[in-house]
Amino acid sequence: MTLGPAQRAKALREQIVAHDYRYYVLDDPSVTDAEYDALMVELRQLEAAHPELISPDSPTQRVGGAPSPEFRPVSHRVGMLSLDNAFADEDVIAFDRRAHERLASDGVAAPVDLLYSAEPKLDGLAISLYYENGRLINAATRGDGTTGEDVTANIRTLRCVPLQLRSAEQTRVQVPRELEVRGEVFMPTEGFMRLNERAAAAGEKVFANPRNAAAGSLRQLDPRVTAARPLQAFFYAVGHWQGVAAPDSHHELLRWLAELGLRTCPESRMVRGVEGCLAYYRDLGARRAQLPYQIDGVVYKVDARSLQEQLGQVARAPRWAIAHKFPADEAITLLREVEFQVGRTGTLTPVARLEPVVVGGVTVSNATLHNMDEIERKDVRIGDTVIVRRAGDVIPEIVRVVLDRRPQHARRVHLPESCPVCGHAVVRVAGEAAARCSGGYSCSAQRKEALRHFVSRRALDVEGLGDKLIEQLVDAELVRSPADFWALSVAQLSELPRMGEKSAANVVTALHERRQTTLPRLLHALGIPGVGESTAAALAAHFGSLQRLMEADQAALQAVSDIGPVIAASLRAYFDDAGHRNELKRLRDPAGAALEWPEHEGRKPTAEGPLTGLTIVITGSFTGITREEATEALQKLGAKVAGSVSGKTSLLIAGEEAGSKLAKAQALGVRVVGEQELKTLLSGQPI
Ligand code: 9MJ
Repeated sequence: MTLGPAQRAKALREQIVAHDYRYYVLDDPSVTDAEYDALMVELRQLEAAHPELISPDSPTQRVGGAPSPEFRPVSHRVGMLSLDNAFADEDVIAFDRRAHERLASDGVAAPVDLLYSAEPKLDGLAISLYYENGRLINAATRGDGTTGEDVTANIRTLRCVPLQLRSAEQTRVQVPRELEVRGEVFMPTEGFMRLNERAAAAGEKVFANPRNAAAGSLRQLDPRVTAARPLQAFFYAVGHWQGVAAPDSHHELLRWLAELGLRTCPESRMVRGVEGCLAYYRDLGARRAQLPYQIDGVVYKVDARSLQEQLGQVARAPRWAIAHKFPADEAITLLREVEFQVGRTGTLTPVARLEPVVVGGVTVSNATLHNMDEIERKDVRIGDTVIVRRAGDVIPEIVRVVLDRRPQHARRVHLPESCPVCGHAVVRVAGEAAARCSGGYSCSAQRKEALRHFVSRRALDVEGLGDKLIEQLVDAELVRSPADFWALSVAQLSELPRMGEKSAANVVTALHERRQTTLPRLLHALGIPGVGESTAAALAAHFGSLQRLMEADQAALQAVSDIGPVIAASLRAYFDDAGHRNELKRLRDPAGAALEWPEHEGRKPTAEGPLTGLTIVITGSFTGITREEATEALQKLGAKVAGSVSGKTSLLIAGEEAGSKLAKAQALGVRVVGEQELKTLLSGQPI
């Protein structure tokens, strides 16, 4: 049965309102953005064809979102606009044509190619800040576009939001008497991942995406929670202003905002005509994964203010701007099966086998489920309908289950009792999320991964020993442990399928070239659980030689900064194992591998200076100096720079995107300062 237009419009409105509630109020959407957008597009088309169906309360007639009763309402002085969407090049062409036609019919002379300001469409949360004589008075979410929620206390915790605009003495521009400025609050991807990792480790709720994390972090009743979240903001529009002459174009507006101390997106560019817009879209689309924050499209804005004013706006969106969306990076599909892969340290990783689906332009049929805790937390069952996400180049992952679509026959996922590769028992260490195969080196999956890691670029860095070759070498039982690599002959290698004499000789040469290595590389290559590149470097610097490291007891290991009881125990267990000791002997044996690693230059004794006696922790990022440079400079002044905050910490220097260390310092009452104070300290002045 097909519905008439009135019934269909009603059904669409009901669905959209229900999705809005889940998205804005519950922070728990049950459809992807693309599915939601499709409903809106259909409703808008229906209303365009049947204008008599438009009702004032239709979702197309408002900006979206309802203010929460928990926050005081704030009336925006000028309504907050949203943007119309373009999904295809043709939509952008049509938008540009409409602008031209409208200007022509109004008798306004416009260039053949309109100048546009193009900028990323940030996937965050729109906010409006109100400044009076340069002072931040309040901050509000968009809400329904007319009235938002008062989030002033929370916004004030964002380091990138000036509480005071730069004064006339500091800038070439005049500070407006009143300024209502708009922008987007977002959570950079790295901060989002760290936040979720910590939440997962603590068994807390993880956020579905950075947008939800930003919204959840901003809509907190306790501003201290917001303060500990890595939020940032970019500003891109003005609502109301008084006491200054408005800039003549969008790009000048952005420059003006930056002069006042309001952060603007460094990716914004001037482009000419539709061609310029589409070229910008393709360029940014290609670089999207490298950006430190998530974007879901780009925005084109007619640059000249006079033309913007001439074009005006329809109920909810300006006629002079449009958002050109990227293809969705989330999709809905069916979870057919869950299988377990065995990693380097025996970790069993559950992998979802999916009904193939196109996500962000690529067909995805596998996604990671991380570990059993994650499966339980997300309540993933075989047969479920799931939302998969593919962000940039990372492995696709299951975001969540659409519970409404769970079939009766959905099956729970069980951890296998024995390793799917070698059959050894699977063990789960209390307090750890990972389950491991107990087979160690006798498990060929673990052996392959460990060998792969040993010769990888950041470890021994042997060229030409790819995954396929390692697989062949293990299967042919030519290599069981790293030391065996150096016993390989050209003759043995060239007998392998698809291996010529020349390639075999190249591999042997490459292995011999790596006989001289360094202690940090060797320690990293061993693949000791918990010992990555930076821990390996810290251990090498602290102990100076493998011998001294092997002799260190648990307490001596924990004296190394960044090493806690878990890694110390892992190191002890590794070196106490007779098999590992034997392998290290073989690696050094002149009759065998004969690797050489010179003693490592030990840690320089702490200098005496004005900061002697202070234990300082540095976190986040700074604009004028890297963390490594700051560490070195502080050490030269006598400070001890530690890797983690504890009761012994004298001072935390927190930059942008400071996360858990900041929260911990605040919880322990440790003094927290910023980049300004860091500069003062480094200039030898007290703070
Ligand atoms: C976002 N979300 O990044 C606008 N936006 O301009 C940018 N949103 C906007 N501009 C006028 N870059 C209304 C909304």
